[in-house]
Amino acid sequence: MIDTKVNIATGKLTGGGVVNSRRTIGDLKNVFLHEAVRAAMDPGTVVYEVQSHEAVPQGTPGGLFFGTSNVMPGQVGGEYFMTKGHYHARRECAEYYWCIEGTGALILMDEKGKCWYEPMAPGTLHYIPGYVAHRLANTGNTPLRVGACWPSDAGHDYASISESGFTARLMNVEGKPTLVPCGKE
Ligand code: S6P
Ligand code: ZN
Repeated sequence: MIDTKVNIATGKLTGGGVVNSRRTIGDLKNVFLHEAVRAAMDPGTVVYEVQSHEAVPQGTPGGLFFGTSNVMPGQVGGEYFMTKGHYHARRECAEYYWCIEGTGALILMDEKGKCWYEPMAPGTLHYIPGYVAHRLANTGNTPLRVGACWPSDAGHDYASISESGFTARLMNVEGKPTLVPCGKE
């Protein structure tokens, strides 16, 4: 733990206990509204990378994880590059996000399907309550870097999102991020 460092300008984590993951266009089948547009894109294009520092095993009650998400600039058929999004498997678990660099949005949805978003810019702090699904979108032209801290037993529930999706999509409408109510194609 003591040799683990966080670059406070970029959120980049180095040293022990750091777990890295990456999602490309090819990994994100059926995530974006316009699946046919995604399928025609270069599958190797990186959409986002996540680093996390896991000081205790996943599932440990009472522990915390700390991480940085980097969402690249880009769009799929007018929908901004974004994370898959999830509820926590333990739905009551909350999370903090804070924006380090870039411009974007934290898209939120409660269990009744009400969807809203909070704009992100360097220094914005975001409390995600329990029972609320969350995803990041990059609405700018540079990487969106976001720090996060969440309970080590929160887990991820991606299945609920892949079954019914978010009820609204953050789209580029005449150059402006606009939350558009919709389902999938
Ligand atoms: C974990 C936290 C983030 C996300 C990351 C990627 O609870 O919310 O670290 O895992 O932003 O998003 P996703 O939806 O692919 O896990
Ligand atoms: Zn989360």
